[in-house]
Amino acid sequence: MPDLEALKKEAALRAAALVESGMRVGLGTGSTAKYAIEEIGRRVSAGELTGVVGVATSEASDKLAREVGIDVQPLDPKPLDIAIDGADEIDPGLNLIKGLGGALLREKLTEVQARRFIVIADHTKLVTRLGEKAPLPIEIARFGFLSTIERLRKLGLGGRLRQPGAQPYVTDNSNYIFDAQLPEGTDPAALERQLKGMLGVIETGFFLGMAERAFVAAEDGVLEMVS
Ligand code: ABF
Repeated sequence: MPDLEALKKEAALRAAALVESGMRVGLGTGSTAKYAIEEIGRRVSAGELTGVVGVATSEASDKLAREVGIDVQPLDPKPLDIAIDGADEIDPGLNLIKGLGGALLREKLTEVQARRFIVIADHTKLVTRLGEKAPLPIEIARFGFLSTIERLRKLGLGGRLRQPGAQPYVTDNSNYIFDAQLPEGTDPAALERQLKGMLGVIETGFFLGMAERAFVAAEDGVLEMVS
């Protein structure tokens, strides 16, 4: 049984090593990004890094980053030097599906402002086409969500409202998420355009053409993918 946690940490450490003093850093969300935040915090606390500012992509990462001693500030229009985050799927062109962790809107808002967006993952996230293993998370407004879901279904998207218990999952931005199954042959860029033009859709988990590099850890080492 491979130790996925060890692999995630290995990938995260490679990305965290790119952080230098004075950098403004986008801090991702999820179990892999957690290792990167902890490592950046460790380097800050050890005095190895000074003047680092973190911008967190979720309430959870904001809390963790503060706990490990990172100076966390809100996103403002100044560019970020680097952003480090996990992914749910990575295709050979470094296009991503993200958002199974529910933080896609803040992640996209943050990572689009980064000069370098670095993805960290274990090898189970590699796919030949987006939608192969994971659904596409789509953040939708709560008001009229059934109508928005109807519009999504008319587009040919199967899937379901994310509902882990009795109530739907609510994002940090007070919205719902529809996890869409992508039909084979889906053109991600074309679907992204359609979704972004759809009433009730706040954001999608497609991160297309955004990542500069990915560190993907497998048992035989860390694969470095460059866009
Ligand atoms: C975030 O965390 C998300 O965009 C993605 O959904 C998820 C990946 O989590 P993990 O690293 O725990 O697999 O980056």
